[in-house]
Amino acid sequence: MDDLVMIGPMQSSVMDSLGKKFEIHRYWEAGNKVDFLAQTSNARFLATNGHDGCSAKIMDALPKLEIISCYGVGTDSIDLQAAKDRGIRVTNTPEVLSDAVAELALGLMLGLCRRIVDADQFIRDGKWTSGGYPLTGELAGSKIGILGLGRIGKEIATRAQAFKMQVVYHGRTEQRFEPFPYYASLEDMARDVDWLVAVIPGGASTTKLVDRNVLKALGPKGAVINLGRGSLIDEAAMIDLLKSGELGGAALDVFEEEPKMPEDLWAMSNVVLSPHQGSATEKTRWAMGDLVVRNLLAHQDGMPTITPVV
Ligand code: A2R
Repeated sequence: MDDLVMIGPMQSSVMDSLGKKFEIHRYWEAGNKVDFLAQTSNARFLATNGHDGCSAKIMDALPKLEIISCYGVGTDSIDLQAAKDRGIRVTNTPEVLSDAVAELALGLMLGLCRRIVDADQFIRDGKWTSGGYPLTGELAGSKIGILGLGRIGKEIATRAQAFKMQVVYHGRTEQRFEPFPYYASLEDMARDVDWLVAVIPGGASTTKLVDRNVLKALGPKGAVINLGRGSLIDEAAMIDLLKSGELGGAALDVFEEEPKMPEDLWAMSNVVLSPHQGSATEKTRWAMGDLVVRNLLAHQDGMPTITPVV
């Protein structure tokens, strides 16, 4: 059987399918990573996830590596240039997770706008008998600015329209055949919207793209939603502005140093937190795992991969 290096653990459906076709070598279990890589240096196949990725160092230690199959759509933790230079194919799991991530985007917005989490706590604290919960905002009639009208961004736009919201977007390029107004400047868009939803890839070119100026432009009545990568937002600036009231709210599924996060956020009632759950549904995770497997099997059979990145 072909050797396959697996960087982090995967769900049983993936382990079972891959186990039939590959000898799986578990990197995360190895005490001595250098020895582990020396012992698996013949491996042509590697499976990883969006968090652990794959460094050039690992690629160097596996000189026969032909394919990296990534569980997740974001590949910013994989050194894509190094893979390209070495002729290593990289695949990811796009599309199959777009519905789940878009659903959570709307869920986070509803949670923040209608204060669902805080109102739940209000009841659990026994406060309802002493008076009703304060009035909240409403999504209908508000404006959402999508940073990254890609596969997931478009699913968010569709759902936002069903919620009677006005949709605008920012990206590096205008998409002429999309019906939504385009902003060439992220800051200008932030100034005009109630909700700024970030759903673009991580990496050097997008680090802290949502900076202090963008957040200030969003303002005391605006809220930022992040489902892309923690690195997209200047987290320290966001916390400052949330504290001073210069930013109205935040609903976050991703964090700069997750699972660690600034505990300042925990005490804020104008913040909704989610532990990187965007694609974390039974259905979507099964489909992502299936795609990881099918990409590896396609390559093993000498066929083109199904969802190539490189
Ligand atoms: O910039 P464009 O027009 O190529 O639009 C892409 C946008 N994007 C950016 N926007 C502003 N500044 C940038 N430096 C920048 N880089 C990329 O992000 C495009 O509309 C969007 C990405 O869309 P897709 O490639 O279809 O990705 P998908 O499947 O929607 O996933 C987005 C991200 C993942 O990379 C994960 O980090 C996360 O959502 O789960």
